[in-house]
Amino acid sequence: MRKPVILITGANGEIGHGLIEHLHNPDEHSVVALDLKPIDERLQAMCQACIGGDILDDFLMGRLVSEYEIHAIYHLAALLSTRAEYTPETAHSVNVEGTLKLIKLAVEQARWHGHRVKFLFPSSIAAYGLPDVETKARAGRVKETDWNFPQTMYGCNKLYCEHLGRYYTYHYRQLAAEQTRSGVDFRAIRFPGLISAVTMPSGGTSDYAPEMIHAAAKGLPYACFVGPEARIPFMAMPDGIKALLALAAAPEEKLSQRVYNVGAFSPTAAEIRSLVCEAFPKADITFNPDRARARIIDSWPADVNDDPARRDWGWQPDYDAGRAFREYLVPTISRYYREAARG
Ligand code: NAD
Ligand code: AKB
Repeated sequence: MRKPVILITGANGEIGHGLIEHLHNPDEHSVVALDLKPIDERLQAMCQACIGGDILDDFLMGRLVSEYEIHAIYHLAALLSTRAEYTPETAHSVNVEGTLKLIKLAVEQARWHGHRVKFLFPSSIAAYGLPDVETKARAGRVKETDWNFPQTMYGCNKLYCEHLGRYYTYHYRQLAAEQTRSGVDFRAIRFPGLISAVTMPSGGTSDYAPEMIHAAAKGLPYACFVGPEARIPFMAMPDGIKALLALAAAPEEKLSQRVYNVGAFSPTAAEIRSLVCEAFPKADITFNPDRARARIIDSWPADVNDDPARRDWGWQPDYDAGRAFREYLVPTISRYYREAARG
């Protein structure tokens, strides 16, 4: 008998690191981790299998169907917003065609084992697009249905994949003679910029916040690529993981929608700098805005309305900015670099 497993794609990334630790529960299910890059050694022990490969590889997808009974998929693999702007067509392939392949895999799995497959998708505030900073200031906390005009390839990819997930959940093959559901139970969160104390981001546009903190902890100077007034929502990584797991666990009848905002705190870049300087008084942080990247940040909302997540599945962040710095980021990052320096 094949054991029920949870598949995590992009498992070696920032979210994957935190998620594997939380999903690792051999009594209930096993984790199969997939990434282009080798999975960190520390995480390998927590997974039934670690597969190095590309989500665009059809042969690999076929192998997954034949070897595992997959009951849930956390589809994290993606090219993030800045990287996607350098290779938009590749980003489209990975972010959209890759997601479609994983959804098709979920459909096939559901057919084989007869249970619905939960499909957890980390969307992004990049799905929004506000035309200018005046409109952004007026818009305030945006709702999921507001301002869906992304200005990046990554944002377009995320928005479209949300629609794909909704289609497969409710409308798949609606003209077929025999009406059957696809077997996919798609759920998405539009994450703000996530800040992890144990991994460094790469390829994103919200990266200035974590880069500022990690540079200060390492005693390195940092020139921030957005101006001091730039404001978008952020979240400490433990809250990001908590949100994904809470949405996955929510009873389906409680879900009034398939895509949810989640909020935590929403500082300007200058406010992040102040918090970093409080924690690391020798921090050397300056502002040297890159016009194009700053424009992307200006097109993302200053804050999000997460009332539906709070109402439907009890979302509440544990960390505001102060607590995130005091109790998570500063102690964990300091310890991390102290230990790294000792070797
Ligand atoms: P990350 O870049 O750290 O991890 C992504 C992982 O996907 C990497 O390990 C990469 O090797 C892997 N990958 C990329 N292309 C692949 C392919 N073709 N096949 C297999 N693996 C591939 O990103 P993250 O921060 O962990 O983000 C995970 C997900 O969450 C992404 O979908 C991202 O868009 C989304 N998200 C992240 C944030 C954030 O601030 N970190 C915010 C909103 C949404
Ligand atoms: C990025 O900047 O691309 C991500 C995100 C907010 O989706 N961190």
